Amino acid sequence: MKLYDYFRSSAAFRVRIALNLKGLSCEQIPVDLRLAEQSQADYTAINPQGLVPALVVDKGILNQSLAIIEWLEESYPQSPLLPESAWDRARVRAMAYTVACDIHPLNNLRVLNYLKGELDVSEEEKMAWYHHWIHEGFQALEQQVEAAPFCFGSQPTMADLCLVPQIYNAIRFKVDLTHYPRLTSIWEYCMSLKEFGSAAPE
Ligand SMILES: N[C@@H](CCC(=O)N[C@@H](CS)C(=O)NCC(=O)O)C(=O)O
Repeated sequence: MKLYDYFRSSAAFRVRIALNLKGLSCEQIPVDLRLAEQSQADYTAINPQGLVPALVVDKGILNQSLAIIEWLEESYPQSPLLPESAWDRARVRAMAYTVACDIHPLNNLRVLNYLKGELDVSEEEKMAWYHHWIHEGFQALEQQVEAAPFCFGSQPTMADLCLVPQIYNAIRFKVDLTHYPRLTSIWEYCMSLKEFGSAAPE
């Protein structure tokens, strides 16, 4: 397998954690977002969306981190990332989607670039936008997650794979996380695990 990846991409970070938890090796091919390599023709031939990650396997190419993670889950059932019952799986997906569908897309690089460029907002306004959407999502998630160590149950799930990279980014953008003690304790515990820690941007 080959993962088109960028070290600071939180969507790629999700996939790196999944690969580590499942013990799968994968060649990592960097796509440098600082150089806008994601928009160059050789990469859009791989992912027409011009976003990372993309996973190349013998069957073809997959984009969208959650589609990749669900495919890994179904193809490599060891260390399951979703619980057993349909109801519990739906609950975990709901938490994962809060991050992946309702927080991350609003604060993605191309959105921030559009605010700063075409819409000409100031750096302060851009940061206010970023912090606003993190708080909107985290306030809800703080109530939805179970107590630490994980968002749900006693094993890491797809919800943790989404939450941890989003917290990583929030810290990078200096979001005040003091009102989210459950989220931050999940983050601290997960980051102490080698499968999460070694997937981190560093
Ligand atoms: N929903 C997509 C989001 C992918 C995405 O937005 N990736 C970001 C990095 S985290 C990206 O490539 N951004 C480049 C840009 O915004 O131009 C997924 O989960 O894979």
